[in-house]
Amino acid sequence: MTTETVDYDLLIPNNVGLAGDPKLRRALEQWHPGYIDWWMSMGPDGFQMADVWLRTAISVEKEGWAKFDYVKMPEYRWGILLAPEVENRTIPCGEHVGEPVWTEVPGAYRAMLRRLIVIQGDTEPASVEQQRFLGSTAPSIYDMRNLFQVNVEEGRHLWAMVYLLQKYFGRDGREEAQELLERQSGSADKPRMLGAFNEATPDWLSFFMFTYFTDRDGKMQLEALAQSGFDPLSRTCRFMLAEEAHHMFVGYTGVKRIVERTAQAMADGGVEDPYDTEAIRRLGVIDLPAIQRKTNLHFSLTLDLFGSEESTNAANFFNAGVKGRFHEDRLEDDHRLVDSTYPVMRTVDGDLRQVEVPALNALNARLRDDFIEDCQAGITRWNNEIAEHGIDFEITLPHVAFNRAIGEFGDISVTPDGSIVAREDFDGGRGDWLPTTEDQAYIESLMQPQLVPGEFAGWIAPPSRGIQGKPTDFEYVKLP
Ligand code: BYC
Ligand code: FE
Ligand code: FE
Repeated sequence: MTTETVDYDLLIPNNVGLAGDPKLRRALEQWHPGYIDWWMSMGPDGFQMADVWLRTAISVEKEGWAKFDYVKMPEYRWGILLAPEVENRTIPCGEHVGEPVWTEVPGAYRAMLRRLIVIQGDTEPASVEQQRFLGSTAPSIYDMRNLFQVNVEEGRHLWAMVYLLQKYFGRDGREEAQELLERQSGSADKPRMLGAFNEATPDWLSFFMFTYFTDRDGKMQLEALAQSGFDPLSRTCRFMLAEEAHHMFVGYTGVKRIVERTAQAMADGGVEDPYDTEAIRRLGVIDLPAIQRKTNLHFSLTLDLFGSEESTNAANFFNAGVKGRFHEDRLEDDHRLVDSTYPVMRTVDGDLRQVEVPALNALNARLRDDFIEDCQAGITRWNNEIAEHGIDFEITLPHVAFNRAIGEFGDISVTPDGSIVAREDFDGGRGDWLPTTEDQAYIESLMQPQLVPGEFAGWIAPPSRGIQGKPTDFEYVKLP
């Protein structure tokens, strides 16, 4: 039984009727200490005792679902919240299209659902692990708070998946829930499941790029899972999406403020050439070509998260009705796709060409195309910032085949503008296309903490406003 109002009396706030489900409650309460241990050892390093002005989800209504207050992160109320049930919802795609949604796991799709939920769950704590050392180099108290907000909510997203595992997958689910706390980002023997979640997030530009691009993969995947015929998964993902918007906001505004500061410093310092790295770095800001190289890296790593462009797994997920397309319920076609085609890019005779393939096999490519479109809007606004300062430079998304490890382009070398080249030529161009050790050393040299409320590090502009009506110089984090 689920309710609109959230029960805050239990250890685990929830709207899934936990008080009346002792078996599930016991399973989750047994998992809880391990989670806290994980949070203390792998969560934000050095700030667990700070009072952070955080948003906590307290309802699942469209408006007013969150409250803001000072919280010590280990005391954050990680809850289990499902979006309200949609009356008479039906399975939106595949061979069961139009049938009532499932409220229990269909036996035939149990393995498939379990795998999707585990993969989704695995990314959430992974990102917290990747970001755990960033607090100590925060460019402001405002940014520090945003980092921790993202971190506690990724923690809640882990809870969301663990709820599904414990409630619907019995013993297997409990084992998977345990393993979600055991794998570790970047670990040699127990790494996280997907590539990008084992990469480092060594500096704040990377953090903003990660939240711009990789959290947006989160959005796209959650949108696709929100279309699931397994209704508890759908409702869980729908509520996660409400939180996800802020993560992408942090990334979008973060990069925008860096670009703005660079453009401003160049204009003030009379540096016109965006490639005059030395002069620009002397101003203490990040040159636009280095920002482009970080864009190239994070975009290409994130594209790998969509899997192979042509995938029978993806076709099976869709056919079964366990994972839909982006906005499946708003698309107008037969939602079965047995006879339709979709254009994907392939390497044909040493060239990159669009080829029509069966639409069912191209669902990863399609979601990735939707993702790329979603990425572009913010980049256009970054570029406006550059143009407004009279600087001749545009940040662009590299070609989809650039720097890829998974799928059709995984074993060829392609330049950012889409030419297939020999491995040696790619290695020769690498320093122009991907962050170099000098870029990294320079960026890391800028990462000095700025802990005075209202003050911002010199390489990033202040935000145009604070959080939830508070001023930008509000004490968003009170250090102990
Ligand atoms: N790395 O048919 P294929 C988020 C595996 S982010 C390593 O091409 P499929 C968040 C694949 O598992 C969103 N392995 O792909 C963001 C398969 O293995 P098996 C996370 C990879 O299965 C920021 C094999 O290769 N959610 O929430 O159609 C902060 C062939 O697979 C990779 C999801 O991803 C890779 N990159 O699609 C916090 C949604 N790619 O089965 C959070 C759930 C593929 O042969 N996951 N493989 O052993 C899925 O929908 C699918 O698993 C994928 C892959 C889209 C990831
Ligand atoms: Fe998440
Ligand atoms: Fe996120």
